[in-house]
Amino acid sequence: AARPFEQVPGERRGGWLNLYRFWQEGGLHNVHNIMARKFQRFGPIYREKLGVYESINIISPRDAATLFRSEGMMPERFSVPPWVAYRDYRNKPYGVLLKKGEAWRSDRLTLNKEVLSPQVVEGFVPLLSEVGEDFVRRARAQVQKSGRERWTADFSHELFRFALESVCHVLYGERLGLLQDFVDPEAQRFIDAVTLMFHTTSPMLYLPPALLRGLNTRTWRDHVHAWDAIFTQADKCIQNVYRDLRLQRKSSREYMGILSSLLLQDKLPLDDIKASVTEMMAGGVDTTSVTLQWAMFELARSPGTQEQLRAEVLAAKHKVAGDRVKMLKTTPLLKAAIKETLRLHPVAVTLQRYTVQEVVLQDYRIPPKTLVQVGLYAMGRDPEVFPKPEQFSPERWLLPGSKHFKGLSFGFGPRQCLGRRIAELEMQLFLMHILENFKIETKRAVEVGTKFDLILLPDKPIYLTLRPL
Ligand code: HEM
Ligand code: 2DC
Repeated sequence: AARPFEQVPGERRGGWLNLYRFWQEGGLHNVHNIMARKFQRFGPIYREKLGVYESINIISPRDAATLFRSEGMMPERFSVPPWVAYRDYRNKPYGVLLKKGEAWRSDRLTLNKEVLSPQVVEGFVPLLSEVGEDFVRRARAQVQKSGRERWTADFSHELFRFALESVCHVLYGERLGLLQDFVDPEAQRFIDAVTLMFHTTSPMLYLPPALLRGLNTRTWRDHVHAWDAIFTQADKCIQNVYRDLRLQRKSSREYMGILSSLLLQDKLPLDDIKASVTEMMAGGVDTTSVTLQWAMFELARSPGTQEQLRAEVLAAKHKVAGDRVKMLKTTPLLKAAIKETLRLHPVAVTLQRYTVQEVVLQDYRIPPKTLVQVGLYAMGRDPEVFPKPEQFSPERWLLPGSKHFKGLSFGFGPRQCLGRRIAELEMQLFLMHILENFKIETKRAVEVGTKFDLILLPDKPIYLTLRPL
């Protein structure tokens, strides 16, 4: 028989003392490294108590498989307390990100049809490709302007704008024009608000929502202002589409974006549509832009791999006369490169689920309603799971039988990332266009580490050079 829950290794000190220690040791921006160290110290399963939250942490794909296979129809992850606290404080409805149970499931099924289903997703390709082309056009103009046949910069702000432009094009069917020289200050404010919202979440991550709502600290106030700005801006975009639709300003023959489809379908109440569309708009900025920054950095450091990808993309383009939908079907290495980027640089440090029944992990019996976290960052760098983990090699994803519960960057199952297909297409098309037009270069010696700011980010600016082919 499996061992009892109480015997899972880990620290047994009180949660508040742990939280204090964690703060003192600079753990706030270092969650990923602390976890990796704990797996080294305790082995592939350990328990932890921070503040009021107790969790079991696992690292092996086999345990992840056990966890996700038992998750049921309405999986729940850790609800980020400051996000819940904000909505309760302002009386805002939850979207799919924070909903639970049947309410989550019915919203999510309706949204899946408009955001994840293969037929609809194919229609995103021209919209996202157009934004990628505009990025290339802008990059060429910057090369011209420099007078040095190249463009060297920290691309993070460019990529934030690219990402917001992309997600808004599929959500609202409209262009914001963020890849032009003049950027709408409201759009820029939205981008800054999302970054601030993430940044102010992490210090409050392990405090209960009820406590947060009454707080009057700088962090809480900044957090509230950040969400206020996010909701206000999203609301303006949503109202615009809503108005155009009622005035029938749009011809109903062309694809008008996710929001219009949801409104016309009339299956979800307006408030629920708004809540989830706002989450998608906010969720679509830092996630893909940071991943693209890492991808370009890795490709710049591996010129051989970059050449292989370029050859694949150019061959695909030649074969299907530039049809992007078809190209995406013959570029496995490009897709693998994105998986490989997310292995080394995941957006989410962990995946979490509350168990709904007893499960056995590493021969310990884990009771129902336990918070279990899969250490995604630690797994991606574990030599037992990925041989030579420090090497960026997309080909590892093309080996047969090598992927079992290892490619978990977007989560798993019915609760996986809602924006997954948008994110994947946006990133694939972006890299396609870049590889067709530029060589990506960087100074060889520069090492860049990772910082936890709720999502994982580069810990310093990354300077890259785009050089026209
Ligand atoms: C949830 C990763 C981009 C919207 C998640 C989760 C992960 C994730 C790991 C939790 C999944 C789970 O618990 O199994 C990523 C990564 C991205 C990305 C790596 C890009 C590189 C996006 C984009 C959007 C988005 C572009 C919006 C269009 C969401 C939403 C949820 C979610 C709404 C919550 C879904 C639910 O609870 O039903 N994402 N994401 N994400 N993501 Fe993403
Ligand atoms: C953060 O301990 C660390 O995709 C916590 O697009 C556990 C945790 C819970 C939920 C995770 C979060 C971590 C990281 C950011 C994630 C989030 C679920 C969705 C969110 C992974 C790992 C993200 C970035 C969404 C955000 C949408 C939001 C802006 C409306």
